[in-house]
Amino acid sequence: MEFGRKNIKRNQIQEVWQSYCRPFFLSIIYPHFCSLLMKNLASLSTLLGAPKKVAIVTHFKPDADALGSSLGLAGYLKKKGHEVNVVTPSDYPDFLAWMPGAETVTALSKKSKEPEIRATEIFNRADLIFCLDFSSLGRIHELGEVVRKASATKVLIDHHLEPEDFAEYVKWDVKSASTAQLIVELINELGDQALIDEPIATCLYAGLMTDTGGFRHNNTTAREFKVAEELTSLGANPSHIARLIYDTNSLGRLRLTGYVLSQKLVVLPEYRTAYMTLSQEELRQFDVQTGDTEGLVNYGLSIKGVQLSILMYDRGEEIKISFRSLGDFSVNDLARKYFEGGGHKNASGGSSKQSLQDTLKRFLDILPEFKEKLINNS
Ligand SMILES: [Mn+2]
Repeated sequence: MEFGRKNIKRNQIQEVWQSYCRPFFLSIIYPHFCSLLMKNLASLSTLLGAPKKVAIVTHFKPDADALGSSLGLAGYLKKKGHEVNVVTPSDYPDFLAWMPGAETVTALSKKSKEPEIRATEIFNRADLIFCLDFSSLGRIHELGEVVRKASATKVLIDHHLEPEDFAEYVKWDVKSASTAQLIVELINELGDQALIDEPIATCLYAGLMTDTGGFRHNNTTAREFKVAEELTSLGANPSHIARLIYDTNSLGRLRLTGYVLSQKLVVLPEYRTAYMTLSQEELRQFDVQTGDTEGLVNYGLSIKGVQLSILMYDRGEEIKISFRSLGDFSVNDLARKYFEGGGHKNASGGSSKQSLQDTLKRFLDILPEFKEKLINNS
Protein backbone atom coordinates (compact mmCIF):
# COMPACT_ATOMS: atom_id res chain seq x y z
CA MET A 1 0.00 0.00 0.00
CA GLU A 2 2.73 2.42 0.98
CA PHE A 3 4.46 1.78 -2.26
CA GLY A 4 1.29 2.33 -4.32
CA ARG A 5 0.35 5.51 -2.49
CA LYS A 6 3.80 6.87 -2.87
CA ASN A 7 3.68 6.20 -6.61
CA ILE A 8 0.35 7.96 -7.04
CA LYS A 9 1.68 10.99 -5.18
CA ARG A 10 4.84 11.06 -7.14
CA ASN A 11 2.95 10.61 -10.39
CA GLN A 12 0.70 13.54 -9.55
CA ILE A 13 3.65 15.74 -8.71
CA GLN A 14 5.47 14.64 -11.82
CA GLU A 15 2.37 15.36 -13.90
CA VAL A 16 2.08 18.91 -12.57
CA TRP A 17 5.80 19.43 -13.06
CA GLN A 18 5.81 17.91 -16.55
CA SER A 19 2.72 19.71 -17.83
CA TYR A 20 3.01 23.12 -16.20
CA CYS A 21 6.16 23.98 -14.31
CA ARG A 22 8.81 22.29 -16.41
CA PRO A 23 7.70 23.63 -19.83
CA PHE A 24 7.38 27.11 -18.29
CA PHE A 25 10.78 26.86 -16.70
CA LEU A 26 12.52 25.36 -19.71
CA SER A 27 10.85 27.48 -22.37
CA ILE A 28 10.76 30.85 -20.66
CA ILE A 29 12.95 31.29 -17.60
CA TYR A 30 15.92 29.07 -18.31
CA PRO A 31 16.66 30.16 -21.91
CA HIS A 32 16.14 33.76 -20.84
CA PHE A 33 19.03 33.52 -18.43
CA CYS A 34 21.23 31.44 -20.70
CA SER A 35 20.58 33.55 -23.77
CA LEU A 36 21.52 36.71 -21.91
CA LEU A 37 25.13 35.72 -22.13
CA MET A 38 24.89 34.01 -25.51
CA LYS A 39 23.27 37.10 -26.99
CA ASN A 40 25.88 39.30 -25.43
CA LEU A 41 28.84 37.02 -25.94
CA ALA A 42 29.96 39.12 -28.89
CA SER A 43 29.80 42.31 -26.84
CA LEU A 44 31.55 40.68 -23.86
CA SER A 45 34.20 39.49 -26.29
CA THR A 46 34.56 43.05 -27.64
CA LEU A 47 34.74 44.37 -24.09
CA LEU A 48 37.59 41.98 -23.34
CA GLY A 49 39.29 42.90 -26.62
CA ALA A 50 41.15 45.84 -25.04
CA PRO A 51 43.04 45.82 -21.70
CA LYS A 52 40.67 46.38 -18.78
CA LYS A 53 40.83 46.69 -15.02
CA VAL A 54 39.07 43.54 -13.85
CA ALA A 55 37.93 42.61 -10.34
CA ILE A 56 36.83 39.08 -9.50
CA VAL A 57 34.89 38.39 -6.32
CA THR A 58 33.53 35.18 -4.87
CA HIS A 59 31.50 34.21 -1.82
CA PHE A 60 32.26 34.45 1.92
CA LYS A 61 34.39 31.54 3.21
CA PRO A 62 35.27 30.43 -0.33
CA ASP A 63 35.45 26.73 -1.12
CA ALA A 64 37.57 25.16 -3.87
CA ASP A 65 35.01 25.96 -6.58
CA ALA A 66 34.78 29.59 -5.50
CA LEU A 67 38.53 30.13 -5.25
CA GLY A 68 39.43 27.79 -8.14
CA SER A 69 37.02 29.38 -10.61
CA SER A 70 38.20 32.86 -9.52
CA LEU A 71 41.90 32.05 -9.88
CA GLY A 72 41.33 30.13 -13.13
CA LEU A 73 39.46 33.07 -14.64
CA ALA A 74 42.08 35.48 -13.29
CA GLY A 75 44.90 33.48 -14.89
CA TYR A 76 43.09 33.49 -18.23
CA LEU A 77 42.25 37.21 -18.16
CA LYS A 78 45.84 38.09 -17.20
CA LYS A 79 47.04 36.18 -20.26
CA LYS A 80 44.62 38.28 -22.31
CA GLY A 81 46.45 41.38 -21.09
CA HIS A 82 44.04 42.60 -18.41
CA GLU A 83 44.89 43.91 -14.96
CA VAL A 84 43.15 41.45 -12.63
CA ASN A 85 42.50 41.44 -8.88
CA VAL A 86 40.74 38.66 -6.98
CA VAL A 87 38.88 39.61 -3.80
CA THR A 88 37.37 37.27 -1.20
CA PRO A 89 35.00 38.60 1.50
CA SER A 90 36.78 36.47 4.14
CA ASP A 91 39.82 34.29 4.53
CA TYR A 92 39.96 30.98 2.66
CA PRO A 93 40.91 27.52 3.99
CA ASP A 94 44.60 26.67 4.36
CA PHE A 95 44.16 23.55 2.25
CA LEU A 96 43.49 25.82 -0.77
CA ALA A 97 46.57 27.99 -0.28
CA TRP A 98 48.52 25.88 -2.82
CA MET A 99 46.33 27.10 -5.68
CA PRO A 100 48.37 28.99 -8.25
CA GLY A 101 47.69 32.70 -7.66
CA ALA A 102 46.21 32.28 -4.15
CA GLU A 103 49.01 34.47 -2.72
CA THR A 104 47.75 37.43 -4.77
CA VAL A 105 44.18 37.35 -3.40
CA THR A 106 42.91 40.32 -1.39
CA ALA A 107 41.13 38.50 1.45
CA LEU A 108 39.09 40.46 3.97
CA SER A 109 40.02 39.80 7.56
CA LYS A 110 38.63 40.46 11.00
CA LYS A 111 42.12 41.42 12.11
CA SER A 112 42.66 44.42 9.83
CA LYS A 113 40.60 46.98 7.92
CA GLU A 114 43.34 47.32 5.32
CA PRO A 115 42.14 44.53 2.93
CA GLU A 116 38.60 45.95 2.95
CA ILE A 117 39.91 49.40 2.03
CA ARG A 118 41.97 47.87 -0.75
CA ALA A 119 39.00 45.78 -1.98
CA THR A 120 36.79 48.88 -2.11
CA GLU A 121 39.44 50.66 -4.19
CA ILE A 122 39.68 47.66 -6.52
CA PHE A 123 35.92 47.63 -7.12
CA ASN A 124 35.62 51.39 -7.49
CA ARG A 125 38.27 51.65 -10.17
CA ALA A 126 37.35 48.41 -12.01
CA ASP A 127 35.92 48.43 -15.53
CA LEU A 128 34.54 44.94 -15.06
CA ILE A 129 33.52 42.98 -11.97
CA PHE A 130 33.09 39.21 -12.26
CA CYS A 131 30.94 37.67 -9.52
CA LEU A 132 31.63 33.96 -9.29
CA ASP A 133 29.92 31.06 -7.50
CA PHE A 134 27.26 33.05 -5.66
CA SER A 135 23.82 34.17 -6.72
CA SER A 136 23.00 37.16 -4.51
CA LEU A 137 25.09 40.08 -3.26
CA GLY A 138 24.23 39.19 0.34
CA ARG A 139 26.68 36.28 -0.01
CA ILE A 140 29.62 38.71 -0.13
CA HIS A 141 28.48 40.49 3.04
CA GLU A 142 29.67 44.11 3.39
CA LEU A 143 31.19 44.05 -0.11
CA GLY A 144 27.73 43.51 -1.64
CA GLU A 145 26.76 47.17 -1.56
CA VAL A 146 30.22 48.26 -2.76
CA VAL A 147 29.84 46.00 -5.80
CA ARG A 148 26.24 47.07 -6.39
CA LYS A 149 27.19 50.77 -6.37
CA ALA A 150 30.38 50.40 -8.42
CA SER A 151 30.14 51.81 -11.93
CA ALA A 152 31.86 48.74 -13.47
CA THR A 153 30.05 46.36 -15.81
CA LYS A 154 29.06 43.29 -13.79
CA VAL A 155 29.20 39.68 -14.93
CA LEU A 156 27.55 36.92 -12.89
CA ILE A 157 28.75 33.37 -13.46
CA ASP A 158 27.10 30.87 -11.15
CA HIS A 159 25.16 27.65 -10.60
CA HIS A 160 23.19 28.35 -7.40
CA LEU A 161 19.39 28.55 -7.34
CA GLU A 162 17.42 31.79 -7.67
CA PRO A 163 19.94 34.41 -8.81
CA GLU A 164 19.50 38.08 -7.96
CA ASP A 165 19.23 40.45 -10.90
CA PHE A 166 22.18 42.82 -10.57
CA ALA A 167 24.56 41.97 -13.42
CA GLU A 168 24.64 43.09 -17.05
CA TYR A 169 25.98 39.73 -18.20
CA VAL A 170 24.75 36.47 -16.75
CA LYS A 171 26.04 32.97 -17.27
CA TRP A 172 23.88 30.99 -14.91
CA ASP A 173 23.17 27.30 -15.08
CA VAL A 174 21.88 25.28 -12.12
CA LYS A 175 22.44 22.10 -14.08
CA SER A 176 26.16 22.79 -14.07
CA ALA A 177 27.86 20.96 -11.18
CA SER A 178 30.44 23.72 -10.70
CA THR A 179 31.17 27.33 -11.51
CA ALA A 180 34.64 26.22 -12.62
CA GLN A 181 33.21 24.35 -15.60
CA LEU A 182 31.17 27.43 -16.59
CA ILE A 183 34.49 29.30 -16.75
CA VAL A 184 35.91 26.58 -19.01
CA GLU A 185 32.83 26.80 -21.22
CA LEU A 186 33.06 30.61 -21.32
CA ILE A 187 36.74 30.49 -22.33
CA ASN A 188 35.82 27.99 -25.07
CA GLU A 189 32.91 30.15 -26.23
CA LEU A 190 35.32 33.08 -26.49
CA GLY A 191 37.55 30.89 -28.67
CA ASP A 192 40.45 30.93 -26.22
CA GLN A 193 40.93 27.30 -25.18
CA ALA A 194 44.59 27.57 -26.20
CA LEU A 195 45.12 30.05 -23.34
CA ILE A 196 44.25 27.45 -20.66
CA ASP A 197 47.65 26.44 -19.29
CA GLU A 198 48.53 24.05 -16.47
CA PRO A 199 47.99 26.46 -13.52
CA ILE A 200 44.63 27.62 -14.92
CA ALA A 201 43.52 24.03 -15.65
CA THR A 202 44.60 23.00 -12.14
CA CYS A 203 42.52 25.69 -10.40
CA LEU A 204 39.46 24.92 -12.52
CA TYR A 205 39.79 21.15 -12.11
CA ALA A 206 39.95 21.56 -8.32
CA GLY A 207 36.62 23.42 -8.38
CA LEU A 208 34.97 20.82 -10.58
CA MET A 209 36.33 17.91 -8.53
CA THR A 210 35.17 19.25 -5.16
CA ASP A 211 31.72 20.47 -6.24
CA THR A 212 31.00 16.96 -7.59
CA GLY A 213 32.34 15.42 -4.36
CA GLY A 214 35.13 13.75 -6.32
CA PHE A 215 32.76 12.92 -9.23
CA ARG A 216 30.36 11.09 -6.91
CA HIS A 217 27.40 13.44 -6.33
CA ASN A 218 24.31 13.21 -8.52
CA ASN A 219 25.31 16.42 -10.30
CA THR A 220 28.06 14.40 -12.03
CA THR A 221 27.11 13.77 -15.66
CA ALA A 222 28.85 13.22 -18.97
CA ARG A 223 29.19 17.01 -19.23
CA GLU A 224 31.32 17.15 -16.04
CA PHE A 225 33.56 14.32 -17.26
CA LYS A 226 33.94 16.05 -20.61
CA VAL A 227 35.25 19.19 -18.87
CA ALA A 228 37.42 17.06 -16.57
CA GLU A 229 38.89 15.33 -19.63
CA GLU A 230 39.54 18.68 -21.28
CA LEU A 231 41.26 20.10 -18.18
CA THR A 232 43.31 16.93 -17.70
CA SER A 233 44.52 17.07 -21.28
CA LEU A 234 45.43 20.74 -20.72
CA GLY A 235 47.68 19.87 -17.76
CA ALA A 236 45.55 19.27 -14.64
CA ASN A 237 46.85 16.27 -12.67
CA PRO A 238 43.82 14.50 -11.06
CA SER A 239 45.63 12.43 -8.44
CA HIS A 240 47.93 15.28 -7.43
CA ILE A 241 45.03 17.73 -7.06
CA ALA A 242 42.94 15.14 -5.14
CA ARG A 243 45.83 14.62 -2.75
CA LEU A 244 46.36 18.36 -2.22
CA ILE A 245 42.66 18.82 -1.38
CA TYR A 246 41.62 15.64 0.40
CA ASP A 247 44.81 14.23 1.90
CA THR A 248 46.44 17.19 3.57
CA ASN A 249 44.53 17.11 6.86
CA SER A 250 46.10 18.52 9.97
CA LEU A 251 46.10 16.06 12.87
CA GLY A 252 43.69 18.42 14.65
CA ARG A 253 41.23 18.27 11.78
CA LEU A 254 41.33 14.48 11.70
CA ARG A 255 40.87 14.33 15.50
CA LEU A 256 37.92 16.68 15.16
CA THR A 257 36.38 14.30 12.61
CA GLY A 258 36.90 11.38 14.97
CA TYR A 259 35.36 13.29 17.86
CA VAL A 260 32.32 14.36 15.86
CA LEU A 261 31.68 10.85 14.52
CA SER A 262 32.07 9.13 17.88
CA GLN A 263 30.51 11.74 20.19
CA LYS A 264 28.37 14.17 18.26
CA LEU A 265 26.63 12.32 15.45
CA VAL A 266 22.97 11.66 16.16
CA VAL A 267 20.78 9.54 13.88
CA LEU A 268 16.99 9.77 13.86
CA PRO A 269 15.96 6.65 11.91
CA GLU A 270 12.25 7.61 11.95
CA TYR A 271 13.16 10.74 9.95
CA ARG A 272 16.04 9.15 8.01
CA THR A 273 18.04 12.10 9.33
CA ALA A 274 21.46 12.57 10.90
CA TYR A 275 22.67 15.69 12.67
CA MET A 276 25.79 17.00 14.41
CA THR A 277 26.38 20.12 16.47
CA LEU A 278 29.59 21.84 17.54
CA SER A 279 29.73 24.48 20.26
CA GLN A 280 32.18 27.39 20.36
CA GLU A 281 34.02 25.62 23.15
CA GLU A 282 34.43 22.46 21.04
CA LEU A 283 35.62 24.52 18.05
CA ARG A 284 38.24 26.08 20.36
CA GLN A 285 39.19 22.75 21.92
CA PHE A 286 40.14 21.37 18.48
CA ASP A 287 41.57 24.69 17.29
CA VAL A 288 39.18 24.61 14.33
CA GLN A 289 40.36 26.76 11.40
CA THR A 290 38.48 27.96 8.33
CA GLY A 291 37.55 24.95 6.20
CA ASP A 292 38.12 22.35 8.95
CA THR A 293 34.40 21.61 9.29
CA GLU A 294 33.99 21.25 5.52
CA GLY A 295 32.94 17.75 4.54
CA LEU A 296 31.91 16.69 8.07
CA VAL A 297 28.23 16.90 7.15
CA ASN A 298 28.71 14.36 4.36
CA TYR A 299 29.50 11.61 6.87
CA GLY A 300 25.86 11.69 7.96
CA LEU A 301 24.76 10.87 4.43
CA SER A 302 27.19 7.97 4.24
CA ILE A 303 24.99 6.05 6.69
CA LYS A 304 22.74 3.57 4.95
CA GLY A 305 19.16 4.86 4.75
CA VAL A 306 19.93 8.43 5.82
CA GLN A 307 18.50 10.99 3.38
CA LEU A 308 19.16 14.24 5.25
CA SER A 309 22.28 15.28 7.13
CA ILE A 310 22.86 18.50 9.04
CA LEU A 311 25.83 20.09 10.75
CA MET A 312 25.36 23.10 13.04
CA TYR A 313 28.24 24.99 14.57
CA ASP A 314 28.54 28.08 16.68
CA ARG A 315 30.72 30.73 15.05
CA GLY A 316 30.10 33.19 17.86
CA GLU A 317 28.35 35.87 15.81
CA GLU A 318 25.85 33.31 14.47
CA ILE A 319 25.12 29.61 14.07
CA LYS A 320 26.22 28.22 10.71
CA ILE A 321 24.30 25.28 9.29
CA SER A 322 25.26 22.91 6.46
CA PHE A 323 22.54 20.81 4.85
CA ARG A 324 23.01 17.79 2.60
CA SER A 325 20.38 15.48 1.14
CA LEU A 326 19.89 12.73 -1.37
CA GLY A 327 17.53 12.48 -4.34
CA ASP A 328 14.41 14.61 -4.51
CA PHE A 329 14.55 16.01 -0.98
CA SER A 330 15.36 19.71 -1.37
CA VAL A 331 17.50 21.17 1.41
CA ASN A 332 17.38 24.42 -0.56
CA ASP A 333 13.64 24.66 0.27
CA LEU A 334 14.23 23.80 3.94
CA ALA A 335 17.16 26.22 4.34
CA ARG A 336 15.33 29.04 2.55
CA LYS A 337 12.11 28.61 4.52
CA TYR A 338 13.58 28.29 8.01
CA PHE A 339 17.27 29.17 8.13
CA GLU A 340 17.88 32.22 5.91
CA GLY A 341 19.88 30.20 3.46
CA GLY A 342 19.76 28.11 0.33
CA GLY A 343 22.11 26.95 -2.42
CA HIS A 344 21.51 23.74 -4.30
CA LYS A 345 18.79 21.11 -4.04
CA ASN A 346 21.08 18.59 -2.32
CA ALA A 347 23.62 20.93 -0.73
CA SER A 348 22.72 24.17 1.01
CA GLY A 349 23.82 26.45 3.79
CA GLY A 350 21.94 28.48 6.35
CA SER A 351 22.35 30.44 9.55
CA SER A 352 20.57 31.35 12.75
CA LYS A 353 20.91 34.16 15.27
CA GLN A 354 19.51 31.98 18.07
CA SER A 355 21.68 29.93 20.40
CA LEU A 356 22.98 26.53 19.28
CA GLN A 357 20.46 24.76 21.53
CA ASP A 358 17.55 26.86 20.29
CA THR A 359 18.61 26.39 16.67
CA LEU A 360 18.72 22.63 17.15
CA LYS A 361 15.35 22.73 18.90
CA ARG A 362 13.90 24.73 16.02
CA PHE A 363 15.22 22.17 13.55
CA LEU A 364 13.81 19.25 15.55
CA ASP A 365 10.47 21.10 15.81
CA ILE A 366 10.12 21.59 12.05
CA LEU A 367 11.37 18.10 11.16
CA PRO A 368 7.90 16.44 11.40
CA GLU A 369 6.75 18.75 8.58
CA PHE A 370 9.24 16.95 6.31
CA LYS A 371 8.73 13.44 7.68
CA GLU A 372 6.61 12.12 4.84
CA LYS A 373 8.93 13.55 2.18
CA LEU A 374 11.93 12.01 3.97
CA ILE A 375 10.29 8.61 4.41
CA ASN A 376 9.25 8.49 0.74
CA ASN A 377 12.44 10.06 -0.58
CA SER A 378 14.49 8.23 -3.16
MN1 LIG B 1 30.14 26.00 -6.69
